Amino acid sequence: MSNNGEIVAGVLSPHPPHLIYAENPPQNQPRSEGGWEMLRWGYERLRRDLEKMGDIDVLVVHSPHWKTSTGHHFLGVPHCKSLSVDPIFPNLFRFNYDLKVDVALAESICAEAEGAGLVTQMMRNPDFRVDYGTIISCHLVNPSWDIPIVCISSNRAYYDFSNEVGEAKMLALGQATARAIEKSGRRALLLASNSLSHRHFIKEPQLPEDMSKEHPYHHGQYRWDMAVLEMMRKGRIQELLDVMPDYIEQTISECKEGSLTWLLGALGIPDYPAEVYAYGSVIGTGNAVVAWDPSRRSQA
Ligand code: 2X7
Ligand code: FE2
Repeated sequence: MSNNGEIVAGVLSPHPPHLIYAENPPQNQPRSEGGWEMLRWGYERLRRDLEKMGDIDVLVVHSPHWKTSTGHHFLGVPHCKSLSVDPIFPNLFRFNYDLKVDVALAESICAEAEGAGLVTQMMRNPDFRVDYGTIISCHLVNPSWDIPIVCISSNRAYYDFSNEVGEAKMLALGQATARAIEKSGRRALLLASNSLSHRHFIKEPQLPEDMSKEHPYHHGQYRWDMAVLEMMRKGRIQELLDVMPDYIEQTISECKEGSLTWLLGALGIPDYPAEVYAYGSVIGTGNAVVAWDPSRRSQA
């Protein structure tokens, strides 16, 4: 059945717009003095390691900020170019994007997921505005934008049914994604765009990049994030999935949008250690840059 496509790596790649603001890329209109260096330097080390893994044909990203009420949607427009403005932080993120989409792979994942009993839909509106979660994760992993992407929406199963139902659907979507990649012959890098704990401050400092004001929302959120990262570092992913519904409730985690569980499903619930490149807070939320390299499977 194999057509030799493979997942080169899977990455937890959070998308606070602050990280783009702090980098000052030419595509973003606002200018900053920097900030959130630990997370940004973590992304830098990740990019160096990804370069050693050989050619990547496509980035497949699941984003919390493309929200669809019914089913899992896939971007089916080959070229998207527009201005993306963060609805909460327009002062930080007004980004001119210009990206290519691997529509053929998107269609294959969509069909594979439908075959697994999930509700799916291709999104063909040529004026569709790509969400900021997708744009930020893709930019931080590949700032040269020279690789096409596949965008997958997050749906409301966790909210309309329960965390457990949402989790089951995201594992199935991840498995369908992996099957489609294998058949495609592509070398794919998978990006789960969510943050971890997600309680945040409701007032922004006068200077957003004033790092003397940045810290975890509270100790309990931090302890939960550390417990989750330890499970990743030790390859205890089934244990992480077992506690995920409670973690989501107790930290209001952005994992509730399903991106991380989709990734873990696509990776076959890894039992080998992940590499944690960085952890840091952004307006009090917990964010970690983490990668799973499937070639480590044999070391487990
Ligand atoms: O969307 C986000 C996020 N997930 C985390 C932190 C700050 C802003 O936006
Ligand atoms: Fe977010």
